[in-house]
Amino acid sequence: MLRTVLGGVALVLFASTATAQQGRPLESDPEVAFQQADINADGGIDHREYHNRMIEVFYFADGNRDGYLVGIEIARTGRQNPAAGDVDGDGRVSMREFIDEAFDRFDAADTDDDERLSLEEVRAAYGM
Ligand SMILES: [Ca+2]
Ligand SMILES: [Ca+2]
Ligand SMILES: [Ca+2]
Repeated sequence: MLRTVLGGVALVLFASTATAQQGRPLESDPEVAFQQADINADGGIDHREYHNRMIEVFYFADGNRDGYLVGIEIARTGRQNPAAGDVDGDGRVSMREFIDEAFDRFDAADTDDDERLSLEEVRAAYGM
């Protein structure tokens, strides 16, 4: 299960190049993105910081600002399986579904279970 969550998709801490093509890039370098997400600069991304980051990623991806991600919008979040977060199967990913799935990934990446993501844990989640 851990491999399923992390394999290929990893965290959505960083937006894909498709987002960069929109002209408002989120940082795709893991270390820089980590520092951006670590708002209080204590060397870890806690739940609040992660939640804030996920909202940013969602809004960057939601091109038509309707509060749901479909097709290319989902691709902008770096997801390779568009159906992955679509729990109710309506073909689109709501903010709630997006955040829920993002925290499944947070838990999978938080290998020491301290409720914070260290840079090392983020690197490991990305296979770096
Ligand atoms: Ca922090
Ligand atoms: Ca949308
Ligand atoms: Ca941790």
